[in-house]
Parts: sequence; structure tokens; C-alpha cells
Amino acid sequence: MEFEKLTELIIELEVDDIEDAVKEALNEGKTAMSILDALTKGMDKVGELYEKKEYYLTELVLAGETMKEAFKILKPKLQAEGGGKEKVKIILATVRGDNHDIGKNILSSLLLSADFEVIDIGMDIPAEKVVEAVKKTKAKIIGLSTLLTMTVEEIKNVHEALEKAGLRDKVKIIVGGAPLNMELAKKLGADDFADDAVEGVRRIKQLAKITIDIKL
Ligand code: B1M
Repeated sequence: MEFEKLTELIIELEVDDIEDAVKEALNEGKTAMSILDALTKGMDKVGELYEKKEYYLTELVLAGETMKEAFKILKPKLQAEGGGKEKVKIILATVRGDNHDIGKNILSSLLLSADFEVIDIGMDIPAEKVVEAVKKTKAKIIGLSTLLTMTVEEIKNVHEALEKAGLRDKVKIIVGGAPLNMELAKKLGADDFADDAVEGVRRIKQLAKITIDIKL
């Protein structure tokens, strides 16, 4: 299994073939990290095609699913190969009252392929659970998703709950979802906003640089 073929399978969204292809590459002795690199190249290309409007959300969803299938096989191998290399942690959640998680899941896949440790605490998540997750995992970046106009205020609740717990200045909050924009995000207490998951990864990489020296 050539690396180029693995990259191609992601670009061509071959969700049914990716598992066998990854297994074949591993059986040939390729490392999980090198396979992940090849798959990530595919995800980068999918991101470019999406930005050029040659691919749409459907393709982004499928690419996320394809990557997730591959990741199921790679995850244990990567952990074994990782040799304790510390990754930047990010907590992801869809806010309380909102049961839309497809966008969050795409972001999660892209972040995993960009070598983040993703702590996905799910959807319909109350502010207190986010605070609990920060305390438990010591993650310094929180990504919140909301698609409903009626739930955007939940971002403010997370911001205030973190303040109350004395943690607000130790973490960065990035938010995304159709009812939001940068102005509203900042007004609700978030530090950053991304229009889509590709932009989200780019901005989260920037936040990771900013938070590197913060001690929790
Ligand atoms: Co609902 N729904 N839905 N829905 N749903 C919308 C969001 C809606 C816009 C449809 C419409 O009316 N045109 C509308 C919201 C209107 C509003 O408030 N502004 C709506 C409604 C009203 C509802 C219900 C209230 C319907 C009802 O029951 N009467 C109900 C609410 C349930 C609840 O949450 N409590 C409801 C339910 C559902 C389903 C459960 C059936 C299902 C969700 C399944 C699931 O997610 N597991 C669903 C769906 C599928 C949709 C639409 C059709 C598609 C959403 C989607 O997955 N898009 C949606 C219409 C639409 O969006 N056009 C709609 C694809 C996904 C990839 O995009 O999640 O936006 P998205 O993520 C994007 C960006 O937003 C961004 O990146 C992603 C792309 O790269 N992004 C981030 C998202 N999070 C990010 C976080 C980041 C960065 C970027 O950093 C942290």
C-alpha cells in the first residue's frame, strides 16, 4: 500500500476501503505515524478543495468519517509509538440544549489528524461539565459548538462558570456554529471564533502556541 494511495483514499472519500488499506499498510510494516501523515495530507487537500468550493459540507462530513474509520485502527498503534510525547489537549463540546454534533465531530477528526489530544465530552453539555473536564484533564483550550440561536447564550454560561471556578484566565475558549460570528463570540466571552472546522484547526494551533506557558 503506497502512501500516495492512502492520501488518495481520503481525498476520494473512500470510507468503505480505508480500514483495509490502513491494515494492509500496517501489515507491510509502515508505522502508524507515517500512515497518519499520508492521511493528513489527504485531509489538508480536502480542506483546500472545501475552501475553493470544489468540495462542500457533504464531502467534509465524509472525509471526517473516513478519517475516523482509519483512526480507529491507528489509535492504539499511535499510542504505542508515541512514546509519551505530550500532545496539546483540547476539550470539545456542543453546548447545553443543542444536539447537533456533526460539525464538532469533523473538527474532532481534523484535530486528531493534526496531532491534538481531543477530549470530546459530547453534546448537550452544561457549563459545569466543561469546568469539571478542565479540572480533570488540565486542558487549556476549550472548543464549543452551537448551531441553534436559542443556545448561543450557553457560551456565556461556560465563560462565567470558568470565572467562578477561578479558571477563566487559564484557558482559551474558541467557538463555532452557524448562528455565531467573531463579534458575537467575543461578546459572549469567548476568545476566538471559526467559521468552519478547517479554520478552527488553524486557529486552535495558534491558541496552542499562546497557552503553552500557562500553568493550570
Ligand atoms: Co437541526 N437545526 N434542529 N437537526 N439541523 C439546524 C441547525 C437549522 C439551521 C435548520 C433550519 O431551520 N434551517 C435550525 C436552527 C435554526 C436556528 O436556531 N438558527 C435547526 C433546528 C431548528 C433544529 C430543531 C430545533 C428542530 C426541531 O426539533 N424543531 C432540533 C433541535 C434539537 C436540539 O439540538 N435540541 C434540531 C435537530 C436536528 C437533528 C438532531 C435532527 C439533526 C442533528 C444530528 C446531529 O448533529 N447529530 C439536525 C440537523 C442535521 C440539522 C441541519 C440540517 C444540518 C446540521 C449539520 O450537521 N450540518 C441544520 C441545517 C443546516 O445547518 N443547514 C439544522 C453539517 C455540519 C458539518 O455543519 O454543524 O454547522 P455544522 O458545523 C460547521 C460549522 O458550523 C463549523 O464547522 C463545521 C464545518 O466545517 N463549526 C465549528 C461547528 N462547530 C464548530 C466549532 C468550532 C469551529 C467550527 O470550534 C470549536
